[in-house]
Amino acid sequence: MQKDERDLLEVLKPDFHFEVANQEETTMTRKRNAIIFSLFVLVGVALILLPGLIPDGVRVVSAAAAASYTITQVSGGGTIAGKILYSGKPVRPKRFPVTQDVSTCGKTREVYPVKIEQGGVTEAVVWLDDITGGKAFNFPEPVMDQKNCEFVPHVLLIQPGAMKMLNTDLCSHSIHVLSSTNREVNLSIPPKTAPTVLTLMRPDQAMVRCEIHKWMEAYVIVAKNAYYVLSGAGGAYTLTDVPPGKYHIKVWQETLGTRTQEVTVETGKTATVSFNFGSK
Ligand SMILES: [Cu+2]
Repeated sequence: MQKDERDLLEVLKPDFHFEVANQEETTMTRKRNAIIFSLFVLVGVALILLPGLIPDGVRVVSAAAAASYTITQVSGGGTIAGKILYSGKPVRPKRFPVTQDVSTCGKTREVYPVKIEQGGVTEAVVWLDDITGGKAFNFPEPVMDQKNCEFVPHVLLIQPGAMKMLNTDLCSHSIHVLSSTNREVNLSIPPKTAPTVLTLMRPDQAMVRCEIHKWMEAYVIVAKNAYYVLSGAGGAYTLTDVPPGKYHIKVWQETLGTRTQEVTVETGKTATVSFNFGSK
């Protein structure tokens, strides 16, 4: 509205100018509030979405800095070996009734919360927690399969990076990766699909579940250094080519938890460190 027109209106109706001005002011305030509100919403949405939108590779730098592990030529290393034992209450399996995909999965499933083989705990993760340099990563191929409605292997050890998830079953699975440091993944995997690539850049003990078959559970251990190993039959493990020094060695099992001991490694010698869950 031109100033002349306003003046004219003012003459005709003295109160009108004030009303117009007031209305304009209210509209402006509303607009401004709307803009401020929109900005808040945008910032909020951005904060929620951004971590998911940034590809994991972008954050490699910070992950590498946090892990701070340097690969070097190890000469004059020593060995650490021992057993993961269990002397607690007898381990009973959890039983799950199968309500769908019976032809692939069977009618009932049994899951042992601790796997004992030849008197020792198998698939426990043993690692040096505070080693900052040493041998190169040499873990088995980073592949997990879904076979007969079970994740195989149950515990997979990987170096930070990519792994493949397969489904060789004739039914669909719906994987859910729960990690405290890596991105959460929720994904349906129908039969006969190409391998799904999962990227886990930051060290963690990530849990993988199937949202269709409740008994299906596995763990992906993203190692922060190359000195990680899974215990085998009899609970036995061996860590080789360890640079001489004093370290904290840890063991983790999904049900039993974590234990720590100190170990001193000397050139050409084997230090024996065993753990016994169920005894104090
Ligand atoms: Cu499944």
